[in-house]
Amino acid sequence: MQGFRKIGLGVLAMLASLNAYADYSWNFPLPATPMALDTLHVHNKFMTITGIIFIVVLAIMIYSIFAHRKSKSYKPVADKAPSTAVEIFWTLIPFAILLLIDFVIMGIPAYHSVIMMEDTRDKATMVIKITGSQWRWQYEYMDGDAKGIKFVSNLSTPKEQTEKGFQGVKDADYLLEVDNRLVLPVGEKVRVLMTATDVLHNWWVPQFGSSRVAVPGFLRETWVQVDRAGTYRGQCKELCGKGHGYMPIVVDAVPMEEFKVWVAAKKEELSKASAGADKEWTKEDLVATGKGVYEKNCAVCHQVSGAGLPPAFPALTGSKIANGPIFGADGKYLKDSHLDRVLNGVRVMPSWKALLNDTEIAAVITYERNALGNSVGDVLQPAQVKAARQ
Ligand code: HEC
Ligand SMILES: [Cu+2]
Repeated sequence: MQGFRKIGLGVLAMLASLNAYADYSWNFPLPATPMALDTLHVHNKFMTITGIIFIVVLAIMIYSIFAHRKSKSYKPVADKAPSTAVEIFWTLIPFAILLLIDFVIMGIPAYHSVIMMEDTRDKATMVIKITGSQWRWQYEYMDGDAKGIKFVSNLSTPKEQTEKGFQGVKDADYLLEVDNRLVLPVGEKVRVLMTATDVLHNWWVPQFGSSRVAVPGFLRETWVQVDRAGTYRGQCKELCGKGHGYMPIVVDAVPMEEFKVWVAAKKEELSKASAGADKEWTKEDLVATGKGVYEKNCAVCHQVSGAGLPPAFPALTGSKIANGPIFGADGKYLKDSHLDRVLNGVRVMPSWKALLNDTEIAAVITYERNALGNSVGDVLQPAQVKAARQ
């Protein structure tokens, strides 16, 4: 009795502490797309059905054990062999019940959901391409008014907040905030093409219900149709290396009118950036711009100081390549030069050709050659990067 009382008190204490988990939500996040709604319904139906089966089977078992106990002088069934007819009967009935439940009652909603997920054909208003790289997402609008918009989305949580022993207050959206958000129109079906440049990634926003592994060398498809305006956050869901926890997703779903305004503004911004590539830059401006580019894109591996994390990630401070000549006598950039590494990458070092524009590449290289403890003294102009791409 004493023991029971202790257990009872323990359970009570446990239940009482539950209200400390004030914002713990037991349910799935509120679905924002038809796909998320459908899969949630499938989940709820299945939980109910399996719950009922569980209770019914357990009840029959408990009743049978209790009602036919030895003290009531029941004899074990195993003593007498049942007839073949009975054996067949009690095998076929459960078989038929399972067939009905699995293939019809549970099967139909499940097929419906799976087919819905795979159906990327119907009435898509636009197509976007999402590319995962260690450790950032790149978004490209493939058609319509937004065609040509292409940008990289990086984690924007300040670096010091992610460091061990950080004492201050963390951002409300700690590790779930980015510099450039993906913007989508509300209520429109958007076909999503997905790929990766290095290893497997997975673009996953829980409230969208869709999740596809992005595979290097393959173009995979899914779709989203966000039915409620708002900001949605997600994360990469495929273990992709050291920075796996640092490639969040932020999507703004806005009404079509607002989307059009955003498209116009973004296009303006991108064309300004490419116009900047034609002018002659001063060293100071390049170094200042380059610092930002470096800390956003390169510091995860080469560290803010440029010291790297050898042997995995080489130091840029004092690096032969980072400080070496870029152009040969013929005016073309040298193989294995600083520019070659940044444009084309090698092994684990990513290629930045598609991720950064001419100005950003020129700036980051100029920064690396004149900061981080290096002092080559030269300047790489955006126009030279533009020429090198050809
Ligand atoms: C995912 C990690 C990673 C990121 C991000 C990264 N690098 Fe690298 N980088 C490497 C690795 C690894 C190497 C060595 C590659 C090899 O030789 O195998 C390297 C090599 C280099 C080198 C040649 C240095 C040497 O001595 O070999 C330069 C220059 C360089 N990176 C510049 C950059 C710039 C500029 C950026 C940002 C735009 C950047 N890296 C971002 C991993 C990274
Ligand atoms: Cu990833």
